[in-house]
Amino acid sequence: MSNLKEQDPVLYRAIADERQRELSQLELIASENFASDAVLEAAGSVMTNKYAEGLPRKRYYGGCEFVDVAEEQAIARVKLLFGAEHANVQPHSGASANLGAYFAVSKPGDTLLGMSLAHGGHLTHGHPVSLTGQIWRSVQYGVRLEDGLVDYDQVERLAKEHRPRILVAGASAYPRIFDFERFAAIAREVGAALVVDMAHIAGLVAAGLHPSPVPHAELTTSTTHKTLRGPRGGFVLSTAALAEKLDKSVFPGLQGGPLMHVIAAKAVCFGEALTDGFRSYQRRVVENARTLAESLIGHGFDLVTGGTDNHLMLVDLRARGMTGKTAEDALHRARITVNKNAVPNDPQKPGVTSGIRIGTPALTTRGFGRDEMLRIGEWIARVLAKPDDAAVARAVEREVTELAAGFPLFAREPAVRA
Ligand code: DSN
Repeated sequence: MSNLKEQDPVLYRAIADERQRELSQLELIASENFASDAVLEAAGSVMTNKYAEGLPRKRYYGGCEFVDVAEEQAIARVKLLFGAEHANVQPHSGASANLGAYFAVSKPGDTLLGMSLAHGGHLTHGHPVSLTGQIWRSVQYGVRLEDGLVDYDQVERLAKEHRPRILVAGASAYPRIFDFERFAAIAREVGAALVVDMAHIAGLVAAGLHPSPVPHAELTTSTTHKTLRGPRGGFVLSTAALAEKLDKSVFPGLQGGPLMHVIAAKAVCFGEALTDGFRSYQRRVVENARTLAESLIGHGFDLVTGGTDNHLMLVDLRARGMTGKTAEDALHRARITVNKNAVPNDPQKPGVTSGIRIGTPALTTRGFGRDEMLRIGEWIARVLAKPDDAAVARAVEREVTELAAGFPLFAREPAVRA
């Protein structure tokens, strides 16, 4: 029996229930994954107890000799993984990583050109409700409405008109390959620093399945918990020339003590990502996304851009007269977890939307392949054909539960890990 169970049964129960939820439903949220037992063990370790402001071997606290090992390993491994000149692994999240990168090359009031959230970008790429849309003068580009692809001509036009200090590339709901060379050429032409947020595609980049932004961007930011399959957290890669500015921007600029237990888990994640097994996992992620996309198209769904090149797809439900919220709720009743998501030019509010975003990283970790993807496509079609029909949801839920039971997730017991 774990100490937590005796000491705090409420929290013990909540964690055990979350574990059971992860086991018993089909996780198709494109930004989620299942970290390995080794990653969870490092994240739940005694390194959470240590203050270590500063950098390895240059700390403001004594007793850092072992957390230094963790951070040095994380830095060395992530540089090797992405061929980067410099890395800072301390950002607590993707949002912190982006702020750290922006402050390394600009000051408040400078202009930032980023992809609009409504077109698949991210809040921290200059959305008005985010600090990034308030600290910087934000200008936003988007996708072409006719084909859903990034409108590089618009990016160039806006860059020439507004002369941004920072050009941000990257997205949270874009199913195609980015042309980082083109972004870099535009940035060079107007004297902007190119910041690429590769959070969603980092695992694919590590495996060579998406072109790397690192040779083209001054700064590349990422989270560690999406396709990269590590603990929740962020990091920034930079050129050697920007190393000092980046490090100072993260600490003392933005953060205090780094989360050393999470940095240890990041090191484990980067070690895993350097293996052949990880590369073949990423290939299966992409294959599964293609299979599921083809299945959904076969069932009559509209996909933004007509398909996918990466780990996710965006289903446009407007032709069905259905909102993203209705679809998310109906699929949830059948234990299929997706998130509602705006489609380009969405007439609905962000809390409702006209689309759902579906991704394959988590279920691929679980061992799902082509046959399972085809079954999931069919279940999604059945549920969304009659989203209010409780009997359909129940019938699909039974099949989902049976399938999920055949794909165990966690090697270690008990429910709460050391
Ligand atoms: N919230 C993340 C996602 O779901 O893509 C991005 O930060």
